Amino acid sequence: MHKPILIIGACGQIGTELTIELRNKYGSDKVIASDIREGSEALMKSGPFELLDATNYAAIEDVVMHYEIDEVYLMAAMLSATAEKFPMRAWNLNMNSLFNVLNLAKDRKISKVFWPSSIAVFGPNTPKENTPQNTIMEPSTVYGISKQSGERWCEYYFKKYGVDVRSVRYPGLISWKTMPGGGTTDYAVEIYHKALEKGAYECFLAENTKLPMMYMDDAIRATINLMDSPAEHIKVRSSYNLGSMSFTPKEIAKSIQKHLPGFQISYAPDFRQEIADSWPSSIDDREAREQWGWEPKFDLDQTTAEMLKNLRK
Ligand code: VAH
Repeated sequence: MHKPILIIGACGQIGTELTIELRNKYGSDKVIASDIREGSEALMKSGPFELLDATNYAAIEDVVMHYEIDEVYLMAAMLSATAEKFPMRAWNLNMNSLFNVLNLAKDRKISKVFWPSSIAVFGPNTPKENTPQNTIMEPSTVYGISKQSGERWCEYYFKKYGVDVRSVRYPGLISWKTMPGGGTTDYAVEIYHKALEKGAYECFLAENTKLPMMYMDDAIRATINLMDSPAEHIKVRSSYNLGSMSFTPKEIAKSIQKHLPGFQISYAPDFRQEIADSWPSSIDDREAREQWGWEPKFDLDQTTAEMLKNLRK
């Protein structure tokens, strides 16, 4: 019988789907969803929910004790584009939420933690193609700096206090159930909505901006697979590179045009271009594949088919 799980940031792009999947797997009453504000009607009806500020240690501790939580998925964060507009708010949310959860684990009030990192931990002088697990990491964004710092703290709490914290460096994630919030890779979600609504999309990144991307179903499966793996298989306690596909705005437009021949894309790069240019183009995720059996299932055309099919409903 699985012990209760708490998802902090359950209303976000990943949190929403993680909550649904974990409730399907363990039962709704075993998965407590929480966020700073209420979520979709579907999410609110699907099981227990708590309003929770991820930067408030005492509030998290209250929920953990009340529901006898054993595992925490900390999905609350301010993403790359928004973090550039509010650096100190981003640092406060992204770091203090992590310290709150790591300290609960250090004090043995919970036994396992998932925390998302990102390809944003890499910077302009990181090798761009097949970026390895261990390489130059000089992130040039507030979000990337917070994720790199978070990885260092996760590894520290594992080595110093034996905290079982696990993490993956998510690429850009594509999903239809929830809109993403404030990311640089959000174009890869918006484009499907605009293709169906208007038959056209003005992309805020240049046509040849190649970025690592992943369909949400793959990301959720990887997350749960990592958390279910025996601790002794987990050799990386900062955060695992996690890859599946890479593409440019031009390539995703071509994939859409196979279904919507009249679809038109135009380009108007904005401040997010500089963020995207600082990130890798493709990821080497051999450690995740070798240590806990990671294997992606969705390529670009399969992602496009799934997105258009579900958004049309
Ligand atoms: C962002 N979607 O754009 C997030 C992600 C790799 C990108 O971290 O900020």
